[in-house]
Amino acid sequence: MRLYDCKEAPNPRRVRIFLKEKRLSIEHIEINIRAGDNLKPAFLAVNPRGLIPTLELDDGTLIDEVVAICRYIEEMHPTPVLMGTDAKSKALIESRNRHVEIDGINAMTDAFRNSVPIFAKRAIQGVVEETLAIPELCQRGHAGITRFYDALNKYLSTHEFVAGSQFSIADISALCAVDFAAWIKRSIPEEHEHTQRWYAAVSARESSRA
Ligand SMILES: N[C@@H](CCC(=O)N[C@@H](CS)C(=O)NCC(=O)O)C(=O)O
Repeated sequence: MRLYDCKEAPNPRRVRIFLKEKRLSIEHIEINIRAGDNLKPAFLAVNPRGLIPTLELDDGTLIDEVVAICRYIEEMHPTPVLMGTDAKSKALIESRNRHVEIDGINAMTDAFRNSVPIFAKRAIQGVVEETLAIPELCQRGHAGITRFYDALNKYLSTHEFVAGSQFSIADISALCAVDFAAWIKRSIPEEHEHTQRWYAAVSARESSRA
């Protein structure tokens, strides 16, 4: 099993943390997104969507999308449990993880990709043709980040973790999202005490250094 990875990007980090929580060590193949190596024929032959992370199984099967990769790892290595144990906890964790992806990571991606010069002509991840940045999408992304942070702080005022009382994939996604947002100076607002408490706890875990 090997992981097509990119050390500095937020989505592959989600898988690296997941693997570390499971105490699994697998081969990593570094793909340089900044240099556009994910859009060159060699990687497109692996994943025609040009996206990282991508997991390659020993039989050659290729799986992309963070949640699909984590689902496979969870099924193969069930402990520690990171995606729920029964119908209710599995659904709740999946729901909370989707909130982080849709409300958080997507907004952060819009704000980032539509503002930084290096991606001015690569505003959409994994697309080989030129995709131009749209400044209004950056603005809309920032408004979404504000909504995401407000909702997260409210949720964490009554829950220990992002999906209830157990550490899960939703915490991993949120940790990577928050660290990604810092690139565009959107760290957790200082007054969001509940999110600050949660962030201190999850970033103290050894896995966060993945
Ligand atoms: N929904 C995908 C998102 C993957 C994604 O956007 N990955 C980024 C790195 S964080 C990427 O491959 N970017 C390629 C590019 O910028 O061209 C997932 O969950 O795996």
